[in-house]
Amino acid sequence: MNHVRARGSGRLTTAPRLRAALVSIATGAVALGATVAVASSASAGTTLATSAAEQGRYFGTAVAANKLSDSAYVGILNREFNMVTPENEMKWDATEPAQGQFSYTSADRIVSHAQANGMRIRGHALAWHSQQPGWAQNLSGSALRSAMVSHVSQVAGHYQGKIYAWDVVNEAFADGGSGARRDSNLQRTGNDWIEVAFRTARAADPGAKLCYNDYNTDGQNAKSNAVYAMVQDFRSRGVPIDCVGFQSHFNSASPVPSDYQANLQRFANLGVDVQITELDIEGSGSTQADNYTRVTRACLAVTRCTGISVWGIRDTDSWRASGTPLLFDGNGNKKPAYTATLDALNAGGSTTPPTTAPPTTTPPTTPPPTTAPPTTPPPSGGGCTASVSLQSWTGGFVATVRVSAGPAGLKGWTVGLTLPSGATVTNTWNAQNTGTSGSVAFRNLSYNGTVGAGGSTEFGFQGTGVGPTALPSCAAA
Ligand code: 9MR
Repeated sequence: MNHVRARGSGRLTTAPRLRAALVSIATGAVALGATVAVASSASAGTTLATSAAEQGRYFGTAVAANKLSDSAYVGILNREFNMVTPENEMKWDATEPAQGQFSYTSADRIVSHAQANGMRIRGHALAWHSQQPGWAQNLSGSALRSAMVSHVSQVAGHYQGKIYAWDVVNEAFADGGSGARRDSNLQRTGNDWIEVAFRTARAADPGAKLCYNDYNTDGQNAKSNAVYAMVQDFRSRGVPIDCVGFQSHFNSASPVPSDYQANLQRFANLGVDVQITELDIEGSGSTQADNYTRVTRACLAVTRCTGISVWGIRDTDSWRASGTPLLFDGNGNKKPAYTATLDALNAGGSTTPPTTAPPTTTPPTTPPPTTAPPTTPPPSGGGCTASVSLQSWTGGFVATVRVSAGPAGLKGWTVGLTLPSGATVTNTWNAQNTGTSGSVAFRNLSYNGTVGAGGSTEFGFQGTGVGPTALPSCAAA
């Protein structure tokens, strides 16, 4: 008899729905042999979730909370899928509509539904230039940086232990051939905003896989090369990143790339999982079905491709409904694309380990971080001074520290801070800390040690417990 993997664990067991089928078959069957034969074919794939599970993968969908009262929608969801991504409900505008005031009602509905039905959850998305609440759109610099860190910490903390993978940062690279970061208010807070978001998410939910997610990165191109270089850099420096999501929104202008599988594989070769996160393919009939087959086969052929999620259930649920890009029509009927996907899952993938050599192309260089111009008047003494501004919540804080140079300027600096008992530094940006509790020293990094006479620079750190109240010391190197 075939088995499927239990959701949420590596244990092999008989799926509840299959078990129910077996019981009803067994009660009506006389010969045991007949029972086994029927059970085998049932487990070889009648739904996307069970067929994907047979291949050690999940099959997911975006879910909208306001559709959970639609019984046709919920019927397909519960039958076919074992991973859900809230389509909009976990985004910054939804979860923190006013600064420091969190709203989880809609997202919690989806999480409860998923948990009650044995589905896992992809969190989407913690830090993104789009769908920011108005108050965040109006922030910049260290105020925005602190707000982002607080947001990531709070939201990932709220769902701690419940999320399979988080899209920690979404769509941070520019389209086209530049290979540059996308300009955004978050990017203008400093090039390290992405790694700060990842470190913050890890501290808040150590059990969740942390992913970078983007579109137009599905084949090898300047944009995916730039993401590749970032992931490689993060892996080499120990920045916590576990996975890369490939949105895979396809249509005739943006077809499934010929090197789709090779591109998934080169990222997997960096030591991260890869996932297809927002799949939809505009079209109909056999052309659309063939494209779904290609995408499904590509994932199955890459050992570290852990699952596929489509971006909605029925065509009418899609963000681009007119392109009929999904697996079920507006009446909930299975389309040829559904059958093709199910068949591809049931056919399975290659179990041969990949033999392709890692790519040899030189990754594009990322631009150096920009230092904001000084805004404070020069202090009157020599050496340097430091001041701290704190943003606190129950159980945690973000500290932003301004280091101001005296009349001689600085070639390097160290700031000393004493944390109250029980407080621990979990994450630092624009400085390197020695120690994480009690007396902690923060030294400049290579790019922000030099501060002109009367100028200043900022660094920050996040911690658990209560933030520092004592005055900081500052020493010039
Ligand atoms: O499907 C989402 C749609 O309902 C929203 O209006 C839109 C707003 O930005 O976001 C859509 O989802 C996007 C996802 O969050 C990120 N990748 C692109 C998706 C389609 O735009």
